[in-house]
Amino acid sequence: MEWWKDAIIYQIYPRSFQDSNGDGIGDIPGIISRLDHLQQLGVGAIWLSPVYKSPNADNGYDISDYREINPEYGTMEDMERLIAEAKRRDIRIIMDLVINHTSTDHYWFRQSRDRTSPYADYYYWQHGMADGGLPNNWTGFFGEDCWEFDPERCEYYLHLFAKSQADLNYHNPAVLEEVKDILRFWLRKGVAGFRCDVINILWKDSLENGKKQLALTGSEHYLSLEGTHEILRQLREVLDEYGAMTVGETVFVTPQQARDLCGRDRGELNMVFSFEHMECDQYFIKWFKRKFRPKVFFECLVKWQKELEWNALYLENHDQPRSIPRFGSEAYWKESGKLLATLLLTLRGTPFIYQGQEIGMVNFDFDRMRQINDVESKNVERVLRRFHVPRRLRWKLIKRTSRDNARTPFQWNEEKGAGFTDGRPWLGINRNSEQINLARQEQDPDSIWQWYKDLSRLRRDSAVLRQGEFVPLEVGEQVFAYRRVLGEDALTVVLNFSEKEAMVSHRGNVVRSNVGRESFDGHMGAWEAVILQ
Ligand code: ISL
Ligand code: CA
Repeated sequence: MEWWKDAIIYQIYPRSFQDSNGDGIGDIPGIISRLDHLQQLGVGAIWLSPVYKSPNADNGYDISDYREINPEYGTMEDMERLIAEAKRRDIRIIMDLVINHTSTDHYWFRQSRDRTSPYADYYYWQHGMADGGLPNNWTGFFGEDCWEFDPERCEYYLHLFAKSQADLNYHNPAVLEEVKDILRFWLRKGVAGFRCDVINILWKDSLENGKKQLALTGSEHYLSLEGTHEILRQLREVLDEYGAMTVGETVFVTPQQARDLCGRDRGELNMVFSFEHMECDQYFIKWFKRKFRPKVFFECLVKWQKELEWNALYLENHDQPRSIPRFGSEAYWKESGKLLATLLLTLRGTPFIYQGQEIGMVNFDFDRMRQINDVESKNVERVLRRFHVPRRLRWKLIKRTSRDNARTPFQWNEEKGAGFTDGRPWLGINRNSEQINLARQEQDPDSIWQWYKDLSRLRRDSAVLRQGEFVPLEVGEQVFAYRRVLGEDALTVVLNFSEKEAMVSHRGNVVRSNVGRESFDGHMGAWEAVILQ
């Protein structure tokens, strides 16, 4: 049963969704109290970013116990209640599965420091070089070295992410057995599947030096290798016992690599999050931004729509800046917010909405480093400082690209804590919460929130939108038009990614218009979106 092809999935970043006890940190009881919001949005499943026990070096992506809930977020009973309460509303729960690495606080890692322990080979331990250098020249995802010396074991361990996120060694078959047990533990609790964190880098084929590059030197030794496919096929056997789905976060994949990871006949993942469309406004790595050119973005979307039979669709998540300031326009906040919603909900695939996207939340309004929490931003800032990048430029880069842009608390209403908390929020609340919040948009029939709800219903009721083929019609400098076709049925979507007007040749009866048009003569105003029959 491929329920996930009919569903819209909603991502919750638990720390920033809803606080229930005034400690300023979002929690599971808070999520439960907001399930009605998600039901209204017509969500079929929630992807929950990690809620496991964790010292929070990377906000839960550094797990210290896969079978415990982080006490900041609640208890196992709360988690079970969430699964049950969601189920009552026909909403499934998808957990975040972070198995490339664990926290160095994890029991396995602590034991692993002892070479005689059964856990000795759970991680990549290496001697340094005779000349005192690191075991190899690889560089990590967070802009720093990826080897750390452990004085107790007198060796280095590999960490492709933060220092306290040690990479697991899948050359040791015991590690995969542990992971299978963890899957069963959660599947028995009624979880419907997993979003698999950086899942295409699990297998490292050797620890030899890599070809030097601007970032991620060494990545040819771990990106999408056969060893990873083998692991995924083994995990699939466990998942199939429970009919569970998986969506993999797969970094630096081509369409061919994506097909190999999630193709129907492969027996591995069900879908992947690819990154190419998120890289249209950058050179090689995200810290080097370039001007967003809509046409490049459209071409990329078309390519992926054509090359994959089915895939995950997204414009935002907890690692990316918000989509309106990035692909839309803050000057045309409402129009462009609705236009991006139209894009997301009318392409072929499973749409993922990131919390706050449905009310058009925008980037943080912080003005100094002290307000930043994210480990990646802090590391990168340190590296830039080491290279004598001037302070103002450093801040400019961080402000534009920091992951904290998407992590500020959900703006429920215009009160002081934005309805998120009565206490002091763990991360700053955007000052625009007085204007951008759910309560206000519930009152306004013309709001972004109403538009999301409406399009979600349209998609639910429209087989063409859910199952239809994707046919590109126009890929211009500012206009993107395509058709979804199913048998005799078809819908045309026309999007104007610009404040400049445009004239298009597509015609039809208006099904939806983000500016309230009742008929369409081909004329498109600023950031206008129409769905035509
Ligand atoms: O945002 C990124 C860094 O520039 C991405 O490369 C990101 O690090 C990558 O997509 C992996 O992300 C996932 O794993 C990380 C975690 O910090 C992210 O939050 C998670 O989505 C390590 O577990
Ligand atoms: Ca709390």
